[in-house]
Amino acid sequence: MTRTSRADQSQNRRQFLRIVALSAAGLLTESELGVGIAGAEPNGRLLGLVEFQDEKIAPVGTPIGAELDGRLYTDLSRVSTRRIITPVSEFFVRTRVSRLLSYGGQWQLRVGQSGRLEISSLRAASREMGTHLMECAGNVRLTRFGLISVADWTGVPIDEVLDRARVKSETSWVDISGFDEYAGKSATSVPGASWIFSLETLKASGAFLATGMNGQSLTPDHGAPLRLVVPGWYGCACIKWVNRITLVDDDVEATSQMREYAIRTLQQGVPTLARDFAPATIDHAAMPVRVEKWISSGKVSYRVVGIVWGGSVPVKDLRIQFNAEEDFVPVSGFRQIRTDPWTLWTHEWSPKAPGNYSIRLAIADPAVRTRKLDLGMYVRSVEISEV
Ligand SMILES: Nc1nc2c(c(=O)[nH]1)N[C@H]1C(S)=C(S)[C@@H](COP(=O)(O)O)O[C@H]1N2
Ligand SMILES: [Mo]
Repeated sequence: MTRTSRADQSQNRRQFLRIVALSAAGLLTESELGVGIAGAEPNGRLLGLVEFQDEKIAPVGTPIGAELDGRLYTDLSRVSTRRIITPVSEFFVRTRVSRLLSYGGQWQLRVGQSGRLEISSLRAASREMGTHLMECAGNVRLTRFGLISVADWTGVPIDEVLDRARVKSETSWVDISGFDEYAGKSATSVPGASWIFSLETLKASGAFLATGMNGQSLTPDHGAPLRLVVPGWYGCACIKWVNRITLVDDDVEATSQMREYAIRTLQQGVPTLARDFAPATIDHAAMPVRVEKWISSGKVSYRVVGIVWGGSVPVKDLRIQFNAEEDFVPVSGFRQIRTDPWTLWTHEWSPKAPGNYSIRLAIADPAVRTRKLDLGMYVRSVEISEV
């Protein structure tokens, strides 16, 4: 039997108290927080999280509604360096499976004029496609920015799908479409899901047809049995329940899905032709995911934990601002190696006085495009009652 030293005992007790504090608040375990990796762990004890203000308390982590109006908002406060991947049951859902969709294990993908691929052959060809982030172009504060998640995907690269279907592409544009008919009428969306891509751009993105995520088959809400994933693009291009790939000419009109998402993917107006759509890529962006309240030797302090995502080149200079009248200051120790899926950062914060604070991030690299960040779309506010 090993004897536990007094130092160990008090260390254990501190750990224990932290875990109790978190569990009491319905939060996380110490390891889920991943403290000490994304930044130095503050001394003292974690008291809990400060709620973000003015974000309609949309239920997070649980499916709500049905079909086109069905959603699942991811609880972003649970992201940590030890929890980079979103569990399938918590991965956001934009549009739940149609009541009209039923397939008894049979599913055919039609490719071009005469190509036919059975789901069984695509499953057999599926392999690891990497860890990628997905964000809905309509990911807003009102719903706690819960339309963003990360998964480990399995599937088949798009060019291999075309090869397998023996499709020789005489055109350089494809329309990828999925099942999108619903029993109920939607209050928020237009049925019809297809997106037109230039083949070159699509291949360059590393796009694939996914059959699984996080080591299991796709669930009905995530597009089972087959969905498109376009790494780096907004979710609206990632068609679910994919059943048809059509070769199209370069003067074909944009689809209803493209028009519906034109503004949210920052197009110039609503282009008529598909080729006039810019790739629906996600610019660099950053936001806080939780504000932790700590206590050490009777003194309260805060730690902001957040994410950076989007873009294609790593960010060097991330800055944070607390209220518009304060200056932006560097997020200390921030370093990004890869842009996909997301990078965590932490920032020690000692507000001078109680009050409301709006937390805003900026990326100081002029070569990096940050349109939604610049528009203030990812600002989050907290009320600090104790300093
Ligand atoms: N068939 C179909 N595919 C679709 C949609 C849809 O409504 N119907 N919604 C799109 C949108 S707007 C997003 S953000 C992603 C979300 O994928 P997820 O629900 O698996 O997270 O699916 C896309 N694929
Ligand atoms: Mo979306």
